[in-house]
Amino acid sequence: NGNGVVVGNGGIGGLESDFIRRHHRRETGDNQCSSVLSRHIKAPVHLVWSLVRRFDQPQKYKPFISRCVVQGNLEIGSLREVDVKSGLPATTSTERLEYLDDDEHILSMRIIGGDHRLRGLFFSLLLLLLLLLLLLLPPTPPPPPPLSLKNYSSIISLHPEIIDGRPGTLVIESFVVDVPEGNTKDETCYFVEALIKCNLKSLADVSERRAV
Ligand code: A9S
Repeated sequence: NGNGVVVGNGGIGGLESDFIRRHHRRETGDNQCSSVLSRHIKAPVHLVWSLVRRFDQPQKYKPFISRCVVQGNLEIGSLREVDVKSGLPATTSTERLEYLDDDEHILSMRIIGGDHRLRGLFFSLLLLLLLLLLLLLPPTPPPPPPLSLKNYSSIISLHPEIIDGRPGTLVIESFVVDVPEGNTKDETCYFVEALIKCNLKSLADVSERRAV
């Protein structure tokens, strides 16, 4: 509040909202959506960070990525070519390392290209089949995934904490992305939040498995 006292805002604790204010403030345009997600991981911050910091190997914990190639050595501005597992509305993604801080445990990346459009005949047939199936089911069609993640940028920050008396990590990830033509802000946010929740769940599983 006005006196500089960190005031908790409901779901996210006071300390977390302080971290969010410090590292995850985002300017968003009218045609953009942005959100902040957090997750408590029962593993020490150095272990979680050893996975998050590997810009050249996102597949270490991101379940939708099959492989990744980085040209040259790892530094701010490095580009990575990411291959996406089949079944998603994307095949490749070109991403830029915007910021990497090994002391503060902060990484930021931006998606600058890639084939995020639906693929050719096979994918359209698959979608047609899915739509037909959905027509047979009760009418609750899922939001169509955004055809491309334009101007997507994300920041992930790790914060050491104690969970059940043992070293843990609070992970906070925020993003901003353009709302594609033909999708609503809610659909786009819903789709991207679902992906990031999967990434954070997988990061927790991999980290906690190694922490034992
Ligand atoms: O990888 C991230 O940190 C975040 C996102 C939103 C990645 C999205 C994605 O890799 C898919 C998961 C394949 C979904 C890309 C670039 C496009 C998608 O459609």
